[in-house]
Amino acid sequence: MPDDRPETEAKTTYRACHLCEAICGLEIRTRGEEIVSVKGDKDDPFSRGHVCPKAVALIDIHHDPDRLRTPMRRQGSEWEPMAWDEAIDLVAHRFAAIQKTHGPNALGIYLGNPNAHHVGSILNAPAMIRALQTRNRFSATSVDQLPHHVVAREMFGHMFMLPIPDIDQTAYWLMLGANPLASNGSLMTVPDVAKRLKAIRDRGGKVVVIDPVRTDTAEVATRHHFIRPGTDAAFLLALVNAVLELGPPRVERYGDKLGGLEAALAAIRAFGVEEAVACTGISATEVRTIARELRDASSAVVYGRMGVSTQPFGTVCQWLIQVLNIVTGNLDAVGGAMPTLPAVAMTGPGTRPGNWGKSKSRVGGRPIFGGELPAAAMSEEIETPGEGQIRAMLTMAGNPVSSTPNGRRLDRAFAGLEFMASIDIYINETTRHAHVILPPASMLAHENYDVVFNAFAVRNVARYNAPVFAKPADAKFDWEIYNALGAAYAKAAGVEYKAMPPPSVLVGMALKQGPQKDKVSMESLKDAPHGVDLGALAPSLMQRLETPDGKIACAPEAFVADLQRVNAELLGDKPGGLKLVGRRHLRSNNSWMHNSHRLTKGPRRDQLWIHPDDAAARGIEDGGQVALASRVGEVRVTAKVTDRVMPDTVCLPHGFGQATPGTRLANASLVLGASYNDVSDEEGVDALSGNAAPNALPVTARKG
Ligand SMILES: Nc1nc2c(c(=O)[nH]1)N[C@H]1C(S)=C(S)[C@@H](COP(=O)(O)OP(=O)(O)OC[C@H]3O[C@@H](n4cnc5c(=O)[nH]c(N)nc54)[C@H](O)[C@@H]3O)O[C@H]1N2
Ligand SMILES: Nc1nc2c(c(=O)[nH]1)N[C@H]1C(S)=C(S)[C@@H](COP(=O)(O)OP(=O)(O)OC[C@H]3O[C@@H](n4cnc5c(=O)[nH]c(N)nc54)[C@H](O)[C@@H]3O)O[C@H]1N2
Ligand code: SF4
Ligand SMILES: [Mo]
Repeated sequence: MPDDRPETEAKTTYRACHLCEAICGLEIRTRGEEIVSVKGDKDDPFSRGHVCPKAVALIDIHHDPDRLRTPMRRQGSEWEPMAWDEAIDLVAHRFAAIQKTHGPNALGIYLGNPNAHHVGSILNAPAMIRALQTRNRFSATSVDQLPHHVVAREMFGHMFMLPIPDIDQTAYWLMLGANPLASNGSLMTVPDVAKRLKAIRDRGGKVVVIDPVRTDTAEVATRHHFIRPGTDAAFLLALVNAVLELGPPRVERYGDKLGGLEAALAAIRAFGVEEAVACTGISATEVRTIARELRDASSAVVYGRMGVSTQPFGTVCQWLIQVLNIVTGNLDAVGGAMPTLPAVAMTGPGTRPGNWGKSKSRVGGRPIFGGELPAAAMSEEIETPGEGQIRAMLTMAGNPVSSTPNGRRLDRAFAGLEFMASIDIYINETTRHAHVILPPASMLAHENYDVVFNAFAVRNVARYNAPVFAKPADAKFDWEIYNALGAAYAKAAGVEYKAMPPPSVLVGMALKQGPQKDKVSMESLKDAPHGVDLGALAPSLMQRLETPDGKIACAPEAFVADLQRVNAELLGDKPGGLKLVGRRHLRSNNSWMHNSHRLTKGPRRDQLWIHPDDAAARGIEDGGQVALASRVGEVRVTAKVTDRVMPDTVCLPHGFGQATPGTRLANASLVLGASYNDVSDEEGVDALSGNAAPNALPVTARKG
């Protein structure tokens, strides 16, 4: 049929993808309102043309009929569109009324992962959240990287002083509990990690992976060691001891800036190599080989992510990783681990270092970090009567029913709330409980500057991301929603709220004061649509320590004390019983991109991986049904029998099982699988930080 629409000119926009931490540059071609193509931006000096399938899936998300375009109100199980002013007023008044009756903490707020990727949330949400007055705040941080922040706060004085592995310059990379080939890296912004990993090997370096699963990353590494889930703290204790056997710690470079090193080493020495390593499934000989390699390498870095953060000893693991980098002379060294010098500062004057250890949660006495309660405490704070009980919730770009421990309990708790509002683009497992949903405009209509992930990148980089489409007249940006809700609430509750300027103005101001102010400004970034490279990582930590005495605190009391728990619960722990661990796939993004048909086509990715011996012992066959159970619940999953997992270990991805009644996810609800967090345990956390521990979860599996 001839197309008699007027010919619209094609347009190309360069912009970084902000679906994950890799911030790959994209070349997006559009014609009118249509997206013609999404490709990697070859001229982006950082990502060099790399993209993954999720970038192309932006087309599905942008055009998705299920993506909400106007505020929605739920009456029973029916949803109807609502005008913006009316919706925002309703939310503001309900929050204010409930707080008036029950106190300010009757409101709970949960912030999900996409907030970290959106400049409008990073810079503009905090003012609104403060205006809402509640202390009951939660975020995805405590199902993710919380131990990194606790360790950075205690050792270096600031939660965002995160040493980033300098993988472009290292000769040896020891990696625990991370699978960047699938995840594209975390707390290590690294587009095209496969190329950079290969480059290490091509220049004669080594990559050694410690993981209970032979992941895609393990397959391209120099070596992979299976480790029994949850035993990394013992492995790391053994490794520090094995390094010390080779000679005194190499700490000359730190001058007088190491506080408490002897105390830390004394506590660690008590464990020895043989005794510590016994529970891990790795031999003392292998540990000593790694120790020698670490010590002999011209540069080396130890890095651990999800698999060691979201397990029962997450904080001790992250502490011991820093200790290893210190004693091998690789902290704040080229080829080791160094903080970035981002164009928008995340540390230093005017930033928040994050408070830790000052207060505990009302019901479970769990640690509060940076004003946030652990997400694992959300259900109990809603269910438990008393002053401070949560009776209303605001979720912002989060799906905690799918993403936080014991999602079923949280699902029930949300169902019992007096009122709930969500700032979100979908009606999903969580937001189906909302009475009002406020959806921001498509992310392709937003401008963006990646405040967080430029700050965690393996090079110093900066990039302004132009909007692809104009925002529809009846849509709101995320920051406009915060400003409107802040103002409406302030009026309803009789408190102060000062509307924030647009995030681009705030970024412009931050750039003018930032560490790279001589090199970049908002104007210069807009003139460089492919982004700018500001050089390799370089040592700076020693000059930037924010601890009270200006030294690295090597032996924070709480960390040393937690070694008792390692001693009591881990050493002497014998194999036996199954432990569940997670996995990611390039075609997933936590719980929220399965509505893209591009990402969900092809082979199933939801299966439970189980070792042939464990399957045989239970009569489980490849492709057969399995009842997977934990303390909190049971799910039905399909088995995939494979020796990619070690014995006594089973492996399941999260973010599946979305065929929940009441959601509006046409494609995602057809995807098979069960939700990992229907079995993960809100009690089984890293006790020290309160971080959730979905990994190394004790489970049983039987045919059926
Ligand atoms: N078992 C297990 N559980 C895990 C993990 C694991 O490895 N295993 N990983 C954990 C990790 S690392 C994380 S970060 C958390 C994530 O936890 P969450 O952030 O709670 O979950 P997501 O699946 O990322 O949900 C994102 C939500 O944001 C919405 N959204 C998407 N784009 C936008 C937008 O532009 N604006 C707004 N307002 N909303 C948007 C989506 O519809 C969805 O509701 O999950 C954790 N849970
Ligand atoms: N495609 C895709 N990319 C993503 C995401 C996604 O959902 N999909 N999510 C994004 C987010 S929010 C994050 S935080 C990052 C996370 O990125 P990564 O930290 O790389 O996380 P994973 O890919 O889950 O890798 C964790 C690894 O830890 C292993 N593991 C589990 N338990 C243990 C243990 O006890 N010890 C050890 N040593 N290893 C263990 C698992 O087998 C797995 O291989 O990925 C981001 N990128
Ligand atoms: S790896 Fe994929 S999802 Fe992550 S930023 Fe790059 S294109 Fe986007
Ligand atoms: Mo995450």
